[in-house]
Amino acid sequence: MFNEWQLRTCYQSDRTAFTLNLMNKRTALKYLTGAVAASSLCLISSCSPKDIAFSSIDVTGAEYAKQFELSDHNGQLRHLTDFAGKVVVMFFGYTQCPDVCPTSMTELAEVKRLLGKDGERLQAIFVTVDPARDTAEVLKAYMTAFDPTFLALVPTPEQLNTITKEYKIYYKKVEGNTPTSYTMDHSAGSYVYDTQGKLRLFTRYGSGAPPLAKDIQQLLKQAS
Ligand SMILES: [Cu+2]
Repeated sequence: MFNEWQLRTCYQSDRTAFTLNLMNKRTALKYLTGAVAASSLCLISSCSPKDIAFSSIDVTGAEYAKQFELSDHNGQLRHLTDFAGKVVVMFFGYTQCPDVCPTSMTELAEVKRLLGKDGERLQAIFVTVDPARDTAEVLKAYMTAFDPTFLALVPTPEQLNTITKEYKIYYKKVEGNTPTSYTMDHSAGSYVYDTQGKLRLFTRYGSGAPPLAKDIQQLLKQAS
């Protein structure tokens, strides 16, 4: 994964090499060895721009957000493994959200459209953090409004507590003027799984449809 730290390492090794002639030979040799070692590290890791594979954050190998067992909006029990062969994009939110959730779902519908025929190999999953108001029926209507293939998961309050811990998702009820007009603060951003159900990417809210579509295309290409 290409990151800021590696970028800095590359720049630093260049600067070290550049200032070599200002030092005495012995110190220079010591620095040179270090610079060469750092440069080869850059070569074998991901400092070269051609190796920058994804726009999203690469979280391959993460030890969380690995599996779930939850009921979907049709009442069917679902696991991540059910979606083998597809790239899964998983998002946590709630249907009465004024901005982040509808924006994210609209963007995901756009991603699917951009993928063309490959859009059939994308599975969007929306997990509600507001099971008190988001019934299966409400969620089904909400998903269908964005794309009929998008699926919502409906955790019980206990399951929500467990899955949000496992997926490192923050959510908190913010009281409104009436008992039912509350809002929910929640993490924005989506997890992206490859066709083998392995967590690969995290995409931040507002990253835009085209970069995510490209990332998904790359994951699909890796699978074929
Ligand atoms: Cu939201």
